[in-house]
Amino acid sequence: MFLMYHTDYPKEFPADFLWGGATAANQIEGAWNVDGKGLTTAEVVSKATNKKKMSMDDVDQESLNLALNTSLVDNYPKRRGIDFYHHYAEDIELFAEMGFKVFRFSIAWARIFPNGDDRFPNEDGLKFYDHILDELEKYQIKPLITLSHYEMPIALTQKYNGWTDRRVIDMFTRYTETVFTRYGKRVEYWLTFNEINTATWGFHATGALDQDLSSKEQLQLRYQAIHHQLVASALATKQLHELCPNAKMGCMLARMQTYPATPNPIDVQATQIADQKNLFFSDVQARGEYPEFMNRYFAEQKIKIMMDPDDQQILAQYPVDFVSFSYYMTTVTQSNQDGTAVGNMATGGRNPYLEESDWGWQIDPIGLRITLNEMWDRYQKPLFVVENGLGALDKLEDGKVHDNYRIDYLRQHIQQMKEAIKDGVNLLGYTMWGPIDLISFSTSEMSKRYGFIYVAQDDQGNGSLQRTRKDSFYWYQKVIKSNGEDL
Ligand code: BGP
Repeated sequence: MFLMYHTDYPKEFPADFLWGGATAANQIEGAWNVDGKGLTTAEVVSKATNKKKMSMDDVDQESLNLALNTSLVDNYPKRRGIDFYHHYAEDIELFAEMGFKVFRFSIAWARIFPNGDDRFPNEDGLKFYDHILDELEKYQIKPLITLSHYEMPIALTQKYNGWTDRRVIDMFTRYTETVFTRYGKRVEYWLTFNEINTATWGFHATGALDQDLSSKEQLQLRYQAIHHQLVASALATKQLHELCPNAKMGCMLARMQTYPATPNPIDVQATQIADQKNLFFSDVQARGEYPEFMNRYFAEQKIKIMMDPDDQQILAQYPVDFVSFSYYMTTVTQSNQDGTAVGNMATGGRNPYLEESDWGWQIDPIGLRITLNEMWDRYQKPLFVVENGLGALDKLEDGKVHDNYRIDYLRQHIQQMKEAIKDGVNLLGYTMWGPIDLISFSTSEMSKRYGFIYVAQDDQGNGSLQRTRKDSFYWYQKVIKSNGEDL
């Protein structure tokens, strides 16, 4: 008998590991109303009124009307971004200086189809992304493109109430066909929907106005919208494989590991249920079917998902090629007496063993190793960490930003990624979030900064927009050069 001992395992990052950074159109581009672009759902979300408040779900009919009737950018910073639209060449050059192997960005659907249901695509919008791809090619940086990062043409909210309407699937697939045909040969890695599992939170991901509904009715509407997104994601995967056989499609999840508040089985159980509901999305996208545990949940909540006869087959036939996620923090879940969870992704409880950022995000590098192992175990598909980083109030003094806190955060997370690789996880790459300061998603402000590159702009939109390398810029350059050895 032949016995084999597994005595060897990977000790370092693979030679072709993709190091880089991640952004989103509505947080960087600006130029919200030029070259034929339509207004997007992200660009009608106003600034949060206080630092810790999430502003993303504050859209109701009244605030939408206000946003539609104003061309002012002041209270809608995502219309301003960091003017990447005019600075992209300079910014990509800085990414290249750090040694980026990959750059994640999103396409603004409304640059290509300003109203979502236009007959023809907008050539000027298409050209903008041609130019970005040209720049990236110049430095041999691979693009990783998100097709929909928390935005869609606002006209689709007005006419169809966003993803709640099944017809939006066709509009999305026309958009994806257009961009795959145009850019497909130049782009190997794609993602469909950013953090799709946050779509139960509301407007930012579904583009649906539902503030006047009861919470039960909201859930019904949102899960229906999510079903349409899941089908659209599978159809986009099908198209991509047909049009560009070498390209790969990924799903994208906001992955927040949640721990039981105590070893009491009722807490452990509640944690498992909370986690299942989060993983439902990648379960469908990676395994191709609705997991059984959701049937019980839907029945108990009286949620009825309307499906077309072919939907299940579409989901089954076109799962994604790889699984990606953002990772910033972990949460804690505690059971109510009735077995339901208190504390979930959005409202997680405090973990006494962890420190938190200025915005209360609990910092947990070891959780990243745990997450990577669990995701690899569950899906057995290559993984990609497409967001991770620290939002902080940086100080620019004498042309320098000493952001050691950011270096510490990233170093500890990269160390844990390496441990996961040693554990045997297949990890394609790492795009930290916000390599250049950008508008925060949740606060819609500039002052929550993530970048290696400082951008001179304040929360009111004042500033020269000048770019300055922070200390972390040189640190990440060293990390990439040593392929993760010199941390
Ligand atoms: C993720 C989003 C990003 C991003 C990041 C940081 O949830 O995909 O768009 O901005 O979080 O969040 P914030 O900007 O709110 O600090």
